Parts: sequence; structure tokens; C-alpha cells
Amino acid sequence: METIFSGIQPSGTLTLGNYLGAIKQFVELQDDYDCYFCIVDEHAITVPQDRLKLRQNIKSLAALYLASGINPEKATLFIQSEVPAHTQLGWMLQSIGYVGELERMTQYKDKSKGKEAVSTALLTYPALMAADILLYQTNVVPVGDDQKQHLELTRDLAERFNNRFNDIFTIPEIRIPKVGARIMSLQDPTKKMSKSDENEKGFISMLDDPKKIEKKIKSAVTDSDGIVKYDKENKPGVSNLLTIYSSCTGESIEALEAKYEGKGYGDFKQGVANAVIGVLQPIQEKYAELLESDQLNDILDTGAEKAALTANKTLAKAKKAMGLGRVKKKK
Ligand code: ATP
Ligand code: LTN
Repeated sequence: METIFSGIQPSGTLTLGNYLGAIKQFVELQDDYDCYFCIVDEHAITVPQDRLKLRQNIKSLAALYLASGINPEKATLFIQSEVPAHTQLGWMLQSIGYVGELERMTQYKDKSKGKEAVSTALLTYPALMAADILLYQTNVVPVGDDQKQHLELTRDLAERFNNRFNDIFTIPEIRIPKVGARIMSLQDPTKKMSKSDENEKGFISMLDDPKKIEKKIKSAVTDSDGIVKYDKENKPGVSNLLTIYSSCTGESIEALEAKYEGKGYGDFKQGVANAVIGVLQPIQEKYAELLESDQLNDILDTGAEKAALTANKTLAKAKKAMGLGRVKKKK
């Protein structure tokens, strides 16, 4: 069976973009692959975090994974900082990465723009991400469109390591969903929907109640045509809402265009809101039950143990290939 790895940062409450771009595919894939899903808390601290909020976000993200349908019997769910091999291999990969290639990453450029204090870890972030993936000999990495560049760098680092030292790592493939790979902000449909957006109206949180969801969708930026048609260039707002609608219900964009022919944006937006509520409400109900349960802690304990077993094997091979430590004599 092939292996899947993916991670989400506990840097705030997940948005509809995280759900449609990432978690939804995780749930669909867990039957056919050996899956590792990670809460990447060490990635989250590349920008300042409040320690109590971070703790809360880690738990909340674990509960959201499960409430969305990740089955701990099938997939391994764990917290990155509880498996030390990640930072260990991350350091080793930094030694073969170049400052130039890290500085070219758009996520680094975006997140450091205009900031006075930029952490070293924000720059070296992709080496840790590569370690996450390579430790599990991952074949496929399901992510949203924004992670393409990081995945290409992961492949480059793996190939470089394999050529320079020994053939240790599997070269991973990226998997991006056909619809929903890049959900845009409701207020500025040329920008990605992001949980760290200062304008709360721009994103739908997975935990927003139905009234809030309806309100946010009704005030989403569209245009003055009044025609429900997919045209990313000229009608980015309507196209984004069509993508959200289609991704939530599984109806094709063409079918939705036909359904709303001759109808105004009011009807259409109500339809979008209903579709989103239909997806998020059942998740929210399960989430509330899971958050304070012992079950959640047990699942994360088992997950970390299982992940460490695989990760340590790869780490030992990589250390040996690089000449780190000692060769242990058999007793
Ligand atoms: P931040 O906004 O805090 O930088 P983020 O939401 O972009 O965070 P993560 O939480 O680490 O970043 O993303 C988790 C997954 O969700 C990744 O696979 C990412 O590609 C996907 N994702 C994030 N935003 C979107 C979006 N707007 N549309 C589709 N997929 C998304
Ligand atoms: N960089 C990703 C989060 C992430 C990840 C990973 C995704 C960290 N490690 C490994 C896939 C595989 C992000 O910002 N969305």
C-alpha cells in the first residue's frame, strides 16, 4: 500500500479553504493509502504564537480532523513536536539546502514582507516540511495549490540527498484537488482564503455558526452583472462561490450555472450558504463531543508512537548515510 503524508498548522481555527483544499481529500484517501496526518506545531512557531492559544489550537485541530471524518483506525494522527525525528531530519536537510532556494519561496516572501523581525525558522521552514514528508517514505502528498513550490523543493532535496549520500528517500508526488484547490477570500477574491486574514469577513471558519456563515456569504464581493457564470478572470467573486458550492455538494459547475440561470445573486448566495452549512454543521456537532474527551488524548498518544516507529527507521538510515554518530558494533 502506498503512503500519504500531509500536515496542517495549528495557527488558528481552520477555514473552509483548509477543509475543501486539504481535509476533504484526506478523508477520501484514507481507505486506499497508509496515511499519516500531522498537526505541524513546529511549523506554527515560525511566526509568533501565544503559548496558551497554541495549545488550544493544537487540540482543536486534532478534534477537527476527527470530526471531519479522519478515522484513527485507518490513519495515523499525531503532533509533530511529539516525534523528535522531524526536527532532527529537518536540521540535516538544512545542511543540503541553499539559502538562495529558500529565499525564493513565495510563502517566505509573503510572510516576511514589511516585517522587521523575521525568524530564521520562517526561512528554513521548507526543510522541516521536507523532513515531515521524507521520514515516512511518502508517495503522495495531498495539499492545496499554495504548497506546490514547497513540494517541488522537497523533491529537489530528496534527490540531492539520494545522489550525494545514498538512495534513502522515496521521491513524493503532489496531489491537488480538481475543484477547491484554491478557495479565495470572500472580500478579495484575488487573494487566498486564509485563517490569518485580519478581516474576519474574508474567511469562513469551520466553527462559524449557520447565521454567521449566511451573513458572510451574503456580503461576499461579487460584481454587477447579475449572471451566475464561471469566469475566473472577469468574475472572480462569483467563480469562487461556484467553486465552493460545487466542492460542498459535488454538483458540477455547469449544472450549478444552469440551476441559477435567470436568477439573481440573492438566490444563488442562499444556495451557497445552505451548501456550506450542510457540510459544516455535522462536523461542528461531532467536534463539540470530541474536544474534551479522553479519546482524543489516547488517539494522539497512539499516533505519536506509531509515527515515531516509522520515522526513526528512516532517520537512522539517513544519519548513517551522512556519517553522523557512530557505527554501532553488534554485541
Ligand atoms: P495561514 O493562513 O495561517 O498561513 P494556511 O491555512 O495557509 O495558514 P495551513 O493551515 O498549514 O496553511 O494549510 C493546511 C492545508 O490547507 C494545506 O494543504 C493548504 O494548501 C490548504 N489550504 C490553505 N488555504 C487554502 C485555500 N484557501 N484553499 C485551498 N486550500 C487551502
Ligand atoms: N506548509 C504547509 C503545512 C505543512 C505540510 C507539511 C503539508 C507542513 N508540513 C508536510 C504537507 C506535508 C502549509 O503551510 N500549508
